[in-house]
Amino acid sequence: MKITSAQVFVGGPGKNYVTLKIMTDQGVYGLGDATLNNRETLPAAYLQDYLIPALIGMDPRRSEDIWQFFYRGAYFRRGPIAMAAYGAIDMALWDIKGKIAGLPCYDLFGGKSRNGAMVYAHATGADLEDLMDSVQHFVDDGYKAVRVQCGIPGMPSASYAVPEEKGSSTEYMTNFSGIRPKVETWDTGKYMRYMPQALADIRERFGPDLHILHDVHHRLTPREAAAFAKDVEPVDLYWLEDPTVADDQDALKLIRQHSTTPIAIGEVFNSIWDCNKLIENELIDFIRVAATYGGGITQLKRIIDLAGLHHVRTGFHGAPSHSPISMAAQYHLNAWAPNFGIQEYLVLGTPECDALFPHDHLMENGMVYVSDAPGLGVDFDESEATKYSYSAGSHPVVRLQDGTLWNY
Ligand code: CS2
Ligand code: MG
Repeated sequence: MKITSAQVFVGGPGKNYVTLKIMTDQGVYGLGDATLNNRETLPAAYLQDYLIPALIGMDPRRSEDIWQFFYRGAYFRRGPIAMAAYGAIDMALWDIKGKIAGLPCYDLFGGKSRNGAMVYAHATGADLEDLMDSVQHFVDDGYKAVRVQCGIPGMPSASYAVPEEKGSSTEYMTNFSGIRPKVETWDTGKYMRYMPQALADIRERFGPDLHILHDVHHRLTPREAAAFAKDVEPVDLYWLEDPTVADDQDALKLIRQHSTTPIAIGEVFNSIWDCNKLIENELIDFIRVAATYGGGITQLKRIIDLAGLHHVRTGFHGAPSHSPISMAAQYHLNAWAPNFGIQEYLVLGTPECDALFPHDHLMENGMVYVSDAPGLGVDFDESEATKYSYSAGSHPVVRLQDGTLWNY
């Protein structure tokens, strides 16, 4: 069996999805997702200029060797751009493998460990009252877990993932449009004084059963993060996400030494080498590496197995920037992983997105039920794809009130 050609498509409804389609001499094809939010043309170029020419003629069944070929063969290892490109190839090869075997990918990993996988929704509000309405909306919809973010009184600009205006909070998505980054202003003191009580109010209002998650989005120093994690202990969060940047991983120890609040990290990681020490030292509770820029299924399976040895559960990134293809790769891993925790969920549901990526993965009452179709169970409609083209976007930058650049 041989790979005969491969093509990259960039675009989608409101998002620049980077979709890879690998064709074989037996008519079977595989699909992968290389979307790297706001840097989408780079993994696309990496695929087109360097990887696809080398792929032609390879045996698609040898996904392990192909992964090693590109990873070791590049000489310059890791990095989100390269790992997104290898990840897309890897997903497409698992998709082909499943289609040849006539089995859904989860069966190739070891079969289902659960009927459905719990997901969490994003509730947000311009202020706490607005956020409460948003949480209520998702609870009414059957969600068992909700991430909560809200505006902070007196904060100079809306903080991470929070709308400026009240009332639009159940469909709110960060607007990344425009090549020049928008500038947000951040005040750590105001956040640290306000947010713990806001979280306590949400717990009080919704009771003990709702899983409440909160994303700090790398905004605190390790000492501040330790103090915050300790402060919110009575709220019994499902997790506190990215409480500090993970560049200095030893700093994570400080948070552990001071609190028992569960910590989730890893949405910006792209290798097992970014998280092996955090896992082995049991400094985190959930690992969030995405199939897309984490090197695909082959790499994520290794991370899952290592995590399982250290009581770390999965909580894969599922921001809307991931296409339904990489979300499906994660659904298959979620269905199998003995140490599955939760899945972030936003991507599916719009009619335009479903038309571009037809599938029958089912989301019901806050649970995802993976499709039983062979492979990843997602298709790609090329005629739909002609409706979309690339449009440049950018992550905002964050400054403190005196102008110092901070972490988005
Ligand atoms: C986030 C993301 O989903 C999350 O938890 O932190 O929304 C993140 O801001 C984006 O993926 C950035 O591209
Ligand atoms: Mg996050």
